[in-house]
Amino acid sequence: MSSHPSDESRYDRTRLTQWYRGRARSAGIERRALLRLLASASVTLPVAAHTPTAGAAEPTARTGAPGAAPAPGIVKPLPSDVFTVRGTNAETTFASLRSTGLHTPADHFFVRNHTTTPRIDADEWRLTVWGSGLTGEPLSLGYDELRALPSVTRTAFVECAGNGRSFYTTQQNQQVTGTAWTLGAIGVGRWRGVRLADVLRRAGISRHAVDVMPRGLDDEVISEGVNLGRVRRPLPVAKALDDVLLAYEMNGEPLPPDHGFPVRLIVPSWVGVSNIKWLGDIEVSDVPLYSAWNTDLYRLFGTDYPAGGSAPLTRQSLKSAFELEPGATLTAHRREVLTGRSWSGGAPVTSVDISTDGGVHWRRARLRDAPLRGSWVRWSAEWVPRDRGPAVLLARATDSSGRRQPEVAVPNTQGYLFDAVVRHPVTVV
Ligand SMILES: Nc1nc2c(c(=O)[nH]1)N[C@H]1C(S)=C(S)[C@@H](COP(=O)(O)O)O[C@H]1N2
Ligand SMILES: [Mo]
Repeated sequence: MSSHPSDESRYDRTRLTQWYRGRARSAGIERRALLRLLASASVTLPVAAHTPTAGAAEPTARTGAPGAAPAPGIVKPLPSDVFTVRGTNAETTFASLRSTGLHTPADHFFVRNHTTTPRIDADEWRLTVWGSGLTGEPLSLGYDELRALPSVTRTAFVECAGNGRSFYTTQQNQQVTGTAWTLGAIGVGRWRGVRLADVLRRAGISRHAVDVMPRGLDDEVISEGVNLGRVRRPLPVAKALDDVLLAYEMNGEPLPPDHGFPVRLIVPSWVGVSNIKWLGDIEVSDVPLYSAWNTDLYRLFGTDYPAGGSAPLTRQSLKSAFELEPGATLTAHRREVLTGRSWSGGAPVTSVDISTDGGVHWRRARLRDAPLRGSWVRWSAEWVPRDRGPAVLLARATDSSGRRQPEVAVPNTQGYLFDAVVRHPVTVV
């Protein structure tokens, strides 16, 4: 197979019909409707046909455990005590993290899919690095070649920019668009991989390069009838050469299919969409690059922002969550250990304050982890509830730059980067 993307698409196209038979079955689409789709221009896309068996069997494989809720296009089981399915996505129930450590196990890690999880054969997979920002020809690397390069391991969260979005509506009475996440669109992984900087240097990045755009191998995204192409979002060269990883392991195991197997990007501290899964190619450009994901999406729009929107989003916001069901029932006069986590894409979280009376009184929680950039800290606080009836718990984090979670988040039309203190209702009986 040649290393250039345009050749890849020809290669892929020969398998398109075969692939779509499988895709259609998994998506519940009639074959006839499918052939109609195939005839239309919008789906002549290079999908993840790097799998020799990408026909009937692979994409339909669903190994849902008994009791698992079905989610279109997610491979792993989604037990209802761990996940809430939201469209093509699955949110982690924060209460279920109480039994987990600093790193989120793969079976608890939230999934955000624009379309469906592709099944990719690592033996067939190649990464192509190409574009006007290279001094020479494209670089093509196979899975084993990538794994043979020097690796680094680091802890980092992946958090959707829309995490906490539903609170713009439920706490602030604002209408926003997008998936109505509560606070579970985050997970912290221990990622092993190759520094993007090393691969870019090997590819011969030129000093005129300005943007680096990784692109996924999952289906093209059709939004309101418009084909946005495959998921891709440019990174400025400065970030790309800093701390970004081409990760092939999560928590000591090969990446699971839903989290980007065989290789994904890890862009520490930045909005989730930067962490491109199922990486297929990386364009290195000597002019700025655009995609829907850094123009119409993942900027802040609204009355508090410039007419064209804010600059493209980079770092995640400051947040806190209790490892407790909203509306949980607690027993009066019994000692409770309230636990939770706080995190930020800005500076590391250095202190967390707790209120059990709706914000009248506050006290320090005990931090159970050292502050770590790009990760969360776990915390706990004891509470003996006295008064029976409803109560509101609050957790408010402060980071090492002195930034503290506000009472109200500045709204934006797409509900990104919520950062206000979340009101967590409980009942004492
Ligand atoms: N190729 C590809 N990469 C992707 C996405 C996607 O749909 N396709 N979703 C992005 C978004 S919006 C988020 S929040 C994270 C979610 O990563 P996870 O599913 O491993 O939790 O992946 C990002 N990378
Ligand atoms: Mo996201």
